[in-house]
Amino acid sequence: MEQTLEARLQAYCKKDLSLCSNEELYTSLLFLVQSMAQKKVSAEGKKKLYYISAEFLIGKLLSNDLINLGIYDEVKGLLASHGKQLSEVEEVEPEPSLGNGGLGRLAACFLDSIATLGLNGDGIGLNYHFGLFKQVFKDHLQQETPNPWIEDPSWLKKTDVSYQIPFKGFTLTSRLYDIAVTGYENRTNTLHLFDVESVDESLVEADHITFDKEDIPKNLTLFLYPDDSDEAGHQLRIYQQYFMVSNAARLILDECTAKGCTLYDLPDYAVIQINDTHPTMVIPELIRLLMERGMDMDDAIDVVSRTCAYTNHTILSEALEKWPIAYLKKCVPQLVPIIEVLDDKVRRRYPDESVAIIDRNDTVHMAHIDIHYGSAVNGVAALHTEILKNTELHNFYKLYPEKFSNKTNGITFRRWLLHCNPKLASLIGSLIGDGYKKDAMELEKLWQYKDDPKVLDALLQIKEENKAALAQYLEDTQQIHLDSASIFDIQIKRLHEYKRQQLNALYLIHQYLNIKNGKLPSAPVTAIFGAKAAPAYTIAKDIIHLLLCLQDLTTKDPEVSPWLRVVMVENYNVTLAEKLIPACDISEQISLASKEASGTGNMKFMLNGAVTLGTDDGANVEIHDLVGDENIYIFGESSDTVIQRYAEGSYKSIAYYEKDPELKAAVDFIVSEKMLSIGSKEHLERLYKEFLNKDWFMTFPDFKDYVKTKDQAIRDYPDRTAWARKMLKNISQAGFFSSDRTIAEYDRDIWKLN
Ligand code: 26Q
Repeated sequence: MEQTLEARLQAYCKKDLSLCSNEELYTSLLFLVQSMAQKKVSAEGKKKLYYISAEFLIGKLLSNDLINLGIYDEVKGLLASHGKQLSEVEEVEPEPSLGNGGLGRLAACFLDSIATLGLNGDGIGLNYHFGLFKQVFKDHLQQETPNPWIEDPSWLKKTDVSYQIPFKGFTLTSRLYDIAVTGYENRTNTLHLFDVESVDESLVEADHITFDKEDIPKNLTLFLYPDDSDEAGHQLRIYQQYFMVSNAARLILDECTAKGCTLYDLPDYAVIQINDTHPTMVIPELIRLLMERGMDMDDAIDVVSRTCAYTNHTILSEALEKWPIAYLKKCVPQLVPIIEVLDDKVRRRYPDESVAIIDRNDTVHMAHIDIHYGSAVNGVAALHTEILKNTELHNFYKLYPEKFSNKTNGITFRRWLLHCNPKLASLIGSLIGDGYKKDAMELEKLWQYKDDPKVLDALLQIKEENKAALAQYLEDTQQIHLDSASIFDIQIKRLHEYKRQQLNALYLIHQYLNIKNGKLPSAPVTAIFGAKAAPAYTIAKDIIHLLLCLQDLTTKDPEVSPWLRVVMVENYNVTLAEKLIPACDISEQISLASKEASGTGNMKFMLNGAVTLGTDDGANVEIHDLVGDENIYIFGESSDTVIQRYAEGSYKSIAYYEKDPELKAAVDFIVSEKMLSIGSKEHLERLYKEFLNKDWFMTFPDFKDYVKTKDQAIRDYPDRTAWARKMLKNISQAGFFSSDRTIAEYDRDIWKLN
C-alpha cells in the first residue's frame, strides 16, 4: 500500500519526494486526495438533503481529508521518510474563510457528519473569492485587508452546471464549482458553491476591501459579508442571497426530476434545511419556479412548505433579517407578488399583526416566511429553543407547536480532536480503544480513570506540550512570547458586545491594579484573545483597541508581566483555533445569559480538556448539567433575570459603578493617564462612556461574581491532580456534543432520509 501511495504521489510530483518543495508536495497531495475522494461514490437514495447556507467555514482541507480517507499517518510517515514534515506542508494551504463564525463553522461540521453517517446530503452556498477579511493590527487598531484563498490548483472543481439568473434589468450566468466533502472512513458528499461567470477580482484593490458596489455582475461573489447589523441593509446582500437560492432551487429541481420526481412529490425527493434566514428566499423562488413549470400556486406553496425546514441561530432581534419590500422590488421584483400572496394568506388566517410577513412599514420579515411556510423550526441549544418558544417566537409557537424542536449543536471530533490534538486522541485510544471515533458517547469510559495518577499525569503532560507548541507557533508567526508555565485563559470568538470580551477586560484591569498594589494572584495567568470585529461595528473595534492597549501595558511592565499578560492574536481564524484550543486551561464563555444561542467553541474546549468559566447561557447550560458543579465555573445572573430586566427597561449601569469601588476603579482606568499614553483618546473615551451611559449587555451586574469565580478557578489550578480530574470529567462528557449526534437527530426528526 505504501508503495502505491508513494508511487502515486511521486507521479504527481514528477520527482523524488525528498526533492520536492512544500508547495509541490501540497499540490500533489491535493490531487491525490481529490482522486481518492472522487472514487468513494456517494451512496444514492431517493431522498436527499440540501443544506443551504450563505456560509461554510470549512477551514483548511488537506489534513482533514487525509484523516477522513484514512491515510493521514501513512502520508505523514512517508513524507518523514523523505525528510519532509506534513505540518510544514499544511502551512502552505490557504484557509478558505468562507464564514463569519459559529453559524458557518457549524455548517462545515455538519457536512462532515452527514458524510460520516453515510447520509445522502450536500451543501449549497456561494463561492466567495475573498473570505472574511484578513485582520491586521496597526497602532492598536484593527485594519481589514482582502483575504483571497482561490489558487491554481484548488479544491474547487469546475462543473458543467450553469444557469441564467434573472435580476431586474439584467441576467447573470452562474457557474457551479464543487468541493468534495469526505466522511470519516465513509462516503464522499459535495459542497456546491455557485459563482458568477462575470465576476472580476480586479475590482478589488490590493490592501483594501473597498470595491465598486454598483457593478453587480462583477462583484456579486467577491466578498463574504461581515455579520454587521450596520451594513445589513446593503442591497448587495439581497443580490447574493437571491443568486444563491435561485441557483440552489434550479439544481434541486434538476436533480430531483432526473430521478423521476414529478414535482408534486418533491418532498419525497428533497428536504431543504435553511440555515438561518439568509437562504429564506428559496421558499418564494421555488414556488415561482414550480409555477413556471405549470403547477398552480396553491399546490406549489403546499409542496414547498413540506420540503423546507428552518434553523434559527440568534435571539438578537437586530440580527433577524428584515428587508424593505422596496429593496426586493428593485433587485428581484419577480419574488414580490409571491411574497405578497404568502403574506395575504397568513393575514387571512391569523389577524395577529406580530406574525405577519409584510409589516405595516412594508418590511418583509424573513424568519416569518420560514415559520409559516416550512415544516420545522429548530433552535440550536435547549435554553435557546425554550426562549424561542416562550419569548421571541411565542406567538408562532402558539400557532404551530408541533413544528418546534431543539437540536443542540455539535462539532466534528475529526477536526476538533483527531486533527488538532493527536496526542490526546492517541491517549484516549490507548485507554478505551478507538470505538469513540465512531461513537463519541464511548468517551464516558474515560471516567473510570478518575483516580489513576498515570492517566491524570498524562493529561497534564499533553496539555503542557500543547501549550509549548502554541507558544512556539505564536513566537514564530506573530512574535508573541508566552510563558507556558502560566495558566492559559482563552477567549476566542467574534468580537461582539453580547459575548462580553469587555467584561474579561475589566477583570484584567482589576487584576492589574491588584498586582500594582502588591496583591498577587494565586498563579500567573496569560489571558489570550482572538477576535475579528465587523468593520463598521464601532464599539467592537474600541474593545479591540482596549485589549491591544492592555497587551502593551502588561507586557512592558516588569512588575506585572510575570503574573499577568494580555495577548491578542492577530487574524483569528479556524487554523489558529486548531492551535489555541488544545492549549487552553480555562475556556471563557461569558456571554450575557440568554444572548448566546448555543456557542460551539465551548464544546471544542471541553473536548480538549479545558475547564469552562461561563454564564448559564446557550449550550453552557448543557455542559454544566453534564459535568456537574465541581467541574465548571458558573457565574452571573440567570437568563430569566436578564430577560426580566430587559422587559422592565430598568437597568442603569451607573448605579453599579457608584456602588462598587473595585468596579469603578477598573472602569476609570480605561481613561487613565497611563492608558491614554498608550492608546487613543477617541476610542478609549467612547468606550468609557458606553459603559457608563449604556452597558447594554449588562457587564456591571455580573462583574463581582465574575471576579470571584475566576479567582476561584485560578486558586484551584495549582492543585494539579484535582484540576486534571476536572479535565478528565469534561473530556469524558463531551461525547454528547459530537455533531454526529446532532445530525442523527436532524435526520430522525426532520429530514427522514432513509
Ligand atoms: C446578517 C445580515 C447582513 C449581513 C450579515 C448577517 C449575518 C451573518 C452571519 C448575521 C448573522 C451571522 C452569523 C450568526 C452566527 O454565527 N450565529 C451563531 O450560530 C452558532 C451556530 O448555531 C451558535 O453557536 C452561536 O451561538 C450563534 O451566535
